[in-house]
Amino acid sequence: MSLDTEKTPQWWKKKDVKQTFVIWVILTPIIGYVGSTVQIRSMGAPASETMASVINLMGLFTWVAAPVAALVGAMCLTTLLTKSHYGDNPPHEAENEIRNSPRANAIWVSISALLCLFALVVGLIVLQKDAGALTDKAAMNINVTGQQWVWNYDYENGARSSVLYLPVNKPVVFHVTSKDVKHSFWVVQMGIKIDANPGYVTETAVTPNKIGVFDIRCAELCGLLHAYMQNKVHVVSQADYDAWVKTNATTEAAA
Ligand SMILES: [Cu+2]
Repeated sequence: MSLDTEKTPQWWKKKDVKQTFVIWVILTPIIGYVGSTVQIRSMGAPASETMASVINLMGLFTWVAAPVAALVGAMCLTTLLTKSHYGDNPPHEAENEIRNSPRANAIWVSISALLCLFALVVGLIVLQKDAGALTDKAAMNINVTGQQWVWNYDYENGARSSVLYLPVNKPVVFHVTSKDVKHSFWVVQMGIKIDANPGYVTETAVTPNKIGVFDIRCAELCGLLHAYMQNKVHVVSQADYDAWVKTNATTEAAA
């Protein structure tokens, strides 16, 4: 940093400001990288476009938030490691606090406001896209009922099962409700999650794009066995799905 000493602002000459800056530069990529990779690994590979866009969005938000988190962390670390003051009187440097600088406050508030606006606009665009999927005419409909502590699925042909089967690459709209308390229907690798409320139907939509077996969980603390309120979704070819829904669904319900 070869700044002309005459033009260097007073605050930049302070040791603690430089320390905070160095820690901030180190912390920002660490928080961004760890934050974005850990959350992606913890949820598994995406099984729908929705999940792919959720992962991208979370990665983007994490990287946008990382410098802010790093700055707060850097200030805390600098303060904890280098500042100590005892006694009832304020330390002599208290008048240099950031809150006494109108310019620093203006910058802080402006950047925060811009970041919030960015999150709001991007979030609304993604939400809008998700809402559009609910009115897809080509979609199949499945009723999902949560109760302590199982999920049941009712298909268009009247079949019922306790393990979800879906054809690959076919849009599906879930109509979700509950028989007792509040639950939350979460298809982990497909990136959809919606509340299951008694006496009320909520809707969410997705198009699975990968054949395989994926996780369904309850994401709302709903009682003693909440942690066990989970089952699987089998995504299969259309032919396999047709064969399954004709035969297995009804027998599984009876079992
Ligand atoms: Cu539950």
